[in-house]
Amino acid sequence: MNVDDQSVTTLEDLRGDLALRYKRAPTGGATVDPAIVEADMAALDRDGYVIWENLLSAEDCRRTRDVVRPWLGHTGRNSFEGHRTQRIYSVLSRTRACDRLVDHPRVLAALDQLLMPNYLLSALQAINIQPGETAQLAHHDDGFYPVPRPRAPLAAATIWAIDDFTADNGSTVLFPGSHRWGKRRPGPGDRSLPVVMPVGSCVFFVGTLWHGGGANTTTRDRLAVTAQYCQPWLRPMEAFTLSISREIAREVSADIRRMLGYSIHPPFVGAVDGLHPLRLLDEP
Ligand SMILES: O=C(O)CCC(=O)C(=O)O
Repeated sequence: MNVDDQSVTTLEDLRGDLALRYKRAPTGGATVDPAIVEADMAALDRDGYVIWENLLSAEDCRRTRDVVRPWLGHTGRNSFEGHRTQRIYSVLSRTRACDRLVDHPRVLAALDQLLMPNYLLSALQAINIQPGETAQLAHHDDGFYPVPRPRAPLAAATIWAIDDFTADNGSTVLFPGSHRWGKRRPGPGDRSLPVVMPVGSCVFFVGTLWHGGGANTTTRDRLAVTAQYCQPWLRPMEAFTLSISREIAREVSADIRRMLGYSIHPPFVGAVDGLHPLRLLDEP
């Protein structure tokens, strides 16, 4: 579209300007069978979550564990982070080992349906819940955006089991159907469900679903990696454009690059000096 003062009467008229200088390609989610995506969306609509078993091999998870373990130092600074829980932030700036979780086609296919094009990665963390940890405060992941409920999710999350998730080792506890609730919090009468799943599996849930890390009453750690995503017009939890170097942004997949913020929510949200952020990566 040729943009000039005459033709711009609404912001919609600007949609073809900045954002299309770098053409938006379909995401890796386009490779997933539409019938599978439809079933996932039906589960998300009904329950607020879906569990995908064995998406990663045990060997993939062993490698991730080996990469992550040396960084597992201090425990959390408050009961939400967990006094017996170790967290690693900014995982993408440290290793490529978790990239395949972030841009897994099954995840992207669901995000393509739930969120607007050019949705963003909001957080990527490794979370190791140690023996003796108590249950985390129940919360929903888009709860820090001050937009009243009930409403459509503004975000979505994945939690990947890098160790087996059992009923007693700190596996995530969900409140099925709570994505539809209005203002209320979970109470004693509400049904909760520990996500029991084998190593390499993933639970995907919408940002309005109430959940929390479970208590670990075993003698073993529970390691997970969580990737969270948000609408392209919201501020992500982690400021990846500040923490990830341009060198890394060039190395990662096109889907991850886009989700780090090298993309535009049309007509100009995310622009750098009035231009598309991908131009920064064209510079030597
Ligand atoms: O580690 C888990 O199972 C859940 C953690 C969580 O929901 C969070 O920290 O926001």
